[in-house]
Amino acid sequence: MYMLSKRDDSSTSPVNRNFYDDVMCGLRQTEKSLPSKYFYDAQGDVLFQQIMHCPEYYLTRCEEEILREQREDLAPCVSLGDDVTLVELGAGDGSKTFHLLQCLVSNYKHVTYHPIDISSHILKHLEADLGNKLPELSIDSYHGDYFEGLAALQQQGHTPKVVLFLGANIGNMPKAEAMQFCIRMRSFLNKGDKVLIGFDLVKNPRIIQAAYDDEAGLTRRFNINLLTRMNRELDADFNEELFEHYCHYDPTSGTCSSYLVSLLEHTVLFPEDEIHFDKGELIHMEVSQKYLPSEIDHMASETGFAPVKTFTDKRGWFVDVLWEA
Ligand code: AVJ
Repeated sequence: MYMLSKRDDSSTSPVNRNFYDDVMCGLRQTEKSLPSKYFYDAQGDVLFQQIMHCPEYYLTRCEEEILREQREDLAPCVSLGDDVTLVELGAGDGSKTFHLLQCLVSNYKHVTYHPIDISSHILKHLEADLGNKLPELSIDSYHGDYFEGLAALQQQGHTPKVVLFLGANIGNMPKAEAMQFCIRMRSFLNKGDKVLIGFDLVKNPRIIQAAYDDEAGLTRRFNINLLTRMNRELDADFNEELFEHYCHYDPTSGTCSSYLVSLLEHTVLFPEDEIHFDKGELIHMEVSQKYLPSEIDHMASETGFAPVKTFTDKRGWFVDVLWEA
């Protein structure tokens, strides 16, 4: 029977099992939430690409400017002799990193790039694209969890390396968790290894609010897409029409939060569970934390890193900080 075998598949697939457990854990809380790392399925990747190109989402353009215009200053900071080993957590399509990589391959003999990403779709795209544009580059990608990827690399040997964690991905963690993340990341590094981390800075709150509530409704679709994904992969029966996207930036804490709001009281069915929604009840979907420069310095010192250099865009909206382990 079709339905039965479909259920069997989803319950035996370890990926879907983790997804299901994470989803249930979030939806059973009094304040419901969903993990934003599940945004990135094939459709989510496409939507995020579109967000990166929309007029309100300034982050990508700021960081692209830094990597393009300051690559000559960055290159010597990430190289050691003739060899360069770059690891990138959440590499995405690698289009921003391209500028730095291009500069590196034309100046250094052996440049190895280890992109790590949760999305297998985007890694395939990256390999094809960068392999084509930069044939001299050695690419060795890892699909999966960041720390599993770092552990796998650590096993391969002890070449000095630089870990890139760009695009304000660190902003998807609350501040305390980001601190723990940096400590854990440092545990995979040797003395002298470096990290380059992208932070979005605190700025005019309206600019931030607009970046997460774009006119074209892409961020809305990006959030709603997770409901669609749960329907497809977890056999849930979310009605996308019954939810609206809402985003709130709190300038006091620098935290931008995205929610889905249930527009009616209703119950959503999963194969083995049901989740009740009150009218107006929220699902917390994502945090995007914004930082003061002083908070970034504090994070370095609290996590055992030594700040080396800070790279900023012309408007001073975004930074890529280079820290040494
Ligand atoms: C990929 C985590 C950096 O939080 O700015 C964009 C994701 N969410 N619009 C961010 C996102 C809504 C993005 N990061």
